[in-house]
Amino acid sequence: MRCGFAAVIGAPNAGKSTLVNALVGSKVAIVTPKVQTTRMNVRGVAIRGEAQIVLVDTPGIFKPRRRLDRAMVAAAWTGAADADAVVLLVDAPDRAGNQQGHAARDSEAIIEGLKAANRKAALALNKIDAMKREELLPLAEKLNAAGVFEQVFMISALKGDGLNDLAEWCAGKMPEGPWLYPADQSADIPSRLLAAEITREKIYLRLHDELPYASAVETEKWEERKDGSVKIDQIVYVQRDGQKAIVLGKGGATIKKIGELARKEMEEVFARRVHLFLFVKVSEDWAETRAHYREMGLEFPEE
Ligand SMILES: Nc1nc2c(ncn2[C@@H]2O[C@H](COP(=O)(O)OP(=O)(O)OP(=O)(O)O)[C@@H](O)[C@H]2O)c(=O)[nH]1
Ligand SMILES: [Mg+2]
Repeated sequence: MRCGFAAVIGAPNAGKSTLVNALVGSKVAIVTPKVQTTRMNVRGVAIRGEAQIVLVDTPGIFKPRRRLDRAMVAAAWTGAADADAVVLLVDAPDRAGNQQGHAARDSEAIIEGLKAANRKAALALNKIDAMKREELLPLAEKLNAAGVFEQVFMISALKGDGLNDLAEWCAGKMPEGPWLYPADQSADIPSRLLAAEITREKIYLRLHDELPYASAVETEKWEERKDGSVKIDQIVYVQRDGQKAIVLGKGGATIKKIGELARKEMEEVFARRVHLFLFVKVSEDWAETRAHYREMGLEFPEE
């Protein structure tokens, strides 16, 4: 038997969480069209033959400014350092079309980081469903020139193309040893945290501009009821009164919608009835507060 960790790293929005969910075969990490959706390392489990692959979804790596950004990027690099296999995921259409953009600079910096750490990885060019084939090869050659990649894969995490080969490569990298998880377990995230992530996904999907980045969600109470249902109280933190007004919406319409969508998904994920109560709180400095980081499973950066 084999078992080990495969970390998926890359610039924000490359499709890391989509890929991990696809390889695992169920949703373990939240996905949105916005950058910096993932804030902490999330483990999902895939099985290929005799190998159990513990996939580690990581926050996007970019040039961090805020304290939370620094904690996220540090978590991603730790994920890579601790892994038996590293997959660098690149948004291929974005890279092919825009050589000067954020994603280009971020993925170059990640390649430099891998090189500096003497870390071999697989390169996975993602979103090939959304680009011209003829742009793919030149991009692969360009990125491969750095000499840090053992193998290049061209995939669509969304459509499922090319995932088998990538999974096989990961499986081959897993060291011999007993499985870490029971064969039927696909996620390793506490239910309270998963519930908070689900609500955060709905916030990212419904609200725009700086609001998602100014918000955090915490599960405050998880109450099992006799009828088999669960009552979940969550706090949605924002940083200013004006943001609170936006999250609430006219007559509370926005928070109601977010709550509805989140509850529906929680009922599916937890396979039971859920009573969800969301409270919006203004906390100017939640992103400067140590306890929040602990709750999210992040190290608190001292500066
Ligand atoms: N067309 C296309 N879109 C994709 C593919 N993979 C992911 N996406 C989309 O890309 C966006 C970002 O996906 P995520 O999985 O959240 O990306 P991420 O790398 O985890 O992003 P962060 O957590 O913010 O770093 C979403 O809108 C996905 O649906 C793909 O193969 N093809
Ligand atoms: Mg993500």
